[in-house]
Amino acid sequence: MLQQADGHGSGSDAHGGEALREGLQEFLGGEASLQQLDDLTKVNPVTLETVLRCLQARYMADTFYTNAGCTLVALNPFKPVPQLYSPELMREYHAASQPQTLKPHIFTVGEQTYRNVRSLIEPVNQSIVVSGESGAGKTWTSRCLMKFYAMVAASPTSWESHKVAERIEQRILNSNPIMEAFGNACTLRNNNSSRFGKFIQLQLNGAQQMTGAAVQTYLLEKTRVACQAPSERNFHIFYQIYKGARADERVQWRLPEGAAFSWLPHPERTLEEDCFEVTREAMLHLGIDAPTQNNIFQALAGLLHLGNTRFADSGNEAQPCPLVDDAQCQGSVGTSALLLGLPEDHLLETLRIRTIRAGRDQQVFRKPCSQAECDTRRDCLAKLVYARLFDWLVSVINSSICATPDSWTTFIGLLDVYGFESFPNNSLEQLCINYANEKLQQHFVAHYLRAQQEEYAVEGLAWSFVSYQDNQPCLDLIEGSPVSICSLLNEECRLNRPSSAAQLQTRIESALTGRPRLGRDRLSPEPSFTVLHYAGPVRYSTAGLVEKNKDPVPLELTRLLQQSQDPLLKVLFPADPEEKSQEEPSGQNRAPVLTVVSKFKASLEQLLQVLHSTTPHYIRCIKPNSQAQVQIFHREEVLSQLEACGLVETIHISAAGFPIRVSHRNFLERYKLLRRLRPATTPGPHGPCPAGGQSEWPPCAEPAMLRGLLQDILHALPAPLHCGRTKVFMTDSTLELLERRRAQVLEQCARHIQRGWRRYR
Ligand code: AD9
Ligand code: MG
Repeated sequence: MLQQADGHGSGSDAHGGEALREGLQEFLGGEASLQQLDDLTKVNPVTLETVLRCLQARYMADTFYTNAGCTLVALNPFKPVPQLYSPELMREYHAASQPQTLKPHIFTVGEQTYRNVRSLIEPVNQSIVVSGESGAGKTWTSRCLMKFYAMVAASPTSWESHKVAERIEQRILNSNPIMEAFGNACTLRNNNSSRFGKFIQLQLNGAQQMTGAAVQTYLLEKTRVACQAPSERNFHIFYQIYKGARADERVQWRLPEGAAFSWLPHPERTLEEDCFEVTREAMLHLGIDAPTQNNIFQALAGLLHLGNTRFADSGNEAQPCPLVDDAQCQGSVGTSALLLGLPEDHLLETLRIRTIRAGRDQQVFRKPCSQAECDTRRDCLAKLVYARLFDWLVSVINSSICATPDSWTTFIGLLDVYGFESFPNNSLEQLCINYANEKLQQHFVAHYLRAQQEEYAVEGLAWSFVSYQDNQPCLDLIEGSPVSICSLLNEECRLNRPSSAAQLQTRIESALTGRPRLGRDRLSPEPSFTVLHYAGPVRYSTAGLVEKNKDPVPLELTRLLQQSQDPLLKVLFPADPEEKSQEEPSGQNRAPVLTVVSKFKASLEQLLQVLHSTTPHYIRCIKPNSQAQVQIFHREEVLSQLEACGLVETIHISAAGFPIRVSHRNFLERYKLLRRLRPATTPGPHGPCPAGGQSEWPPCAEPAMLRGLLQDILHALPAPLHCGRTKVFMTDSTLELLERRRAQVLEQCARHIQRGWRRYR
């Protein structure tokens, strides 16, 4: 925009374009100061280019935090910066009379949030939404904020009367290593990638002391237990027990050193997250005693052995599939059964034989499964155990850290959710994740607009002239009623009819035809549909979508686990003879299907309700490069993240209004030579501004002069220009027009002087 303003100015080159450019740059906030700009909304003009330049300049100067209006942009340093998170710095931000005047930091957000709870007459709950793509630093940020609150909101009595391990703040912090051991994994994008969403409520009493916390998790990627993408790993906890078990534990858990497990790829890779002791220690502090821990790790070892169980094709439909005859598979069913407290023959039968109820009298038939079905049942068993174990751990953590209802009055919520995802192949997981991001973006836009509205109101400007992109049509497409992608997927699950990927694509396309945010990739090699998300288009493959949404759990598997003699599995799978099956329903007696998307939608709505009841704050984490390298800033990669996290949208919102904001004095200095412009045929579209004299006049050094100047300009130029109480607001195009006029006037002056000079000579 800056170049445009100059380049289009016919007189600018005639008058030494360079000098003019410099002058304009100085007027708008020059390049040299970019790196010192603490707030991206002050970059002038607000364009992607200037925002990128500013972030890059700051990153190269080791400045990792920048404000962007009501958002904090956090660049991942990819190196330890201990001084940035020291207790001393936490205290400094906490003690500051105006933390927002200190350098942008997550502690500013933390402290502001903390004060908001405290300062309001009516206590208002707060939330901090941390977003960004995988590896950008969301979990790191949330962890640092938790440490910040553990320090500033520590209750003094807990220091005096309890041992450190029993202090509530310490217990809350100890929930992190446990949840990360069981819910994080090494992926292509991040060695410590969270495979679940997390919302933690830090509970405060009337004296602003942290008395407890409550954790809510979302959509654990349980498929990872049984299936890891090439070069990725299983959840950290499996590597921790495999590498960190003591000699006696190795014997008990049947984990001899060097044993190979197909569900444990890349055990040779050493990560700092592999530290078993940290997890054990944290579990102990949260009240999970050594025998229970032993029980948990034994069950996990049981799952590793289950992964080594492989089936061969029987070659005969009537015969159950035999086990593969190799060293790895041999004995794996027996060991797995032993570690899970199950009878070996029962486990093997359940994996290989399907029972079907059919007919009016629900007669039971037994049918050998195909090789592929056996594999699916084995994987399903592992996912079932792991997901229940994870949920149980979350409930144990909650019961250990949650305050009693009468001991807290307000909370600060920290949301660490998976960022927007777009891969070459996207499925239900991405649909849910991106759906969540659409919801959060909508929440953000609504909030951001409010913030802008407030700023314009303070400056005495009307609001109605700002337009922005509403993502409601996209949400209608995904979740709306009566017909949407979610409703169609759920209907397919309910009808339980065989449906190919191509049929599903056709059904979605015909039912949702004409919806503005539905696209189609005609070059797609497979059946799919495309959703035009606010962060970009994503093509979702329809193959396996219905099955994933159904997430069927064969009743026989649950029944098998209910018969386990293992104390932990007895807790995870309590006997329930009334339990209804979702699998293989027959006739009219189908149980209502609770699908993955319907459960996710419900939990998301609950989350949004909580967020709406709070004052939100936003931290957008950005990954400067995908190789996790220090001091490397890839502009293209950052740009796509700015787009994906909606910051571009924020900038657009800003651009739709008046991105150029200049103080009265600077405006006057630069454009005073435009006084007494000849009136244009059409008057300016935005009529008189407060400078017209009717309203409260801003505190300006030369009010009369400014008033006259603005009146002249508005009469002469058909351009949007508004005068606020302290600043003049305008669009890029107005700036361009003014610059062109200024250049013309300067040129005329120069000609006059030259003529006069010639005459004089
Ligand atoms: V994912 O969506 O869960 O895959 P996150 O959570 O956004 O992702 P994470 O917080 O795990 O990313 O950060 C990735 C890595 O970047 C961390 O393991 C650190 O090594 C590194 N990191 C992130 N933020 C900082 C920081 N402020 N200082 C130093 C950091 N290192
Ligand atoms: Mg994370």
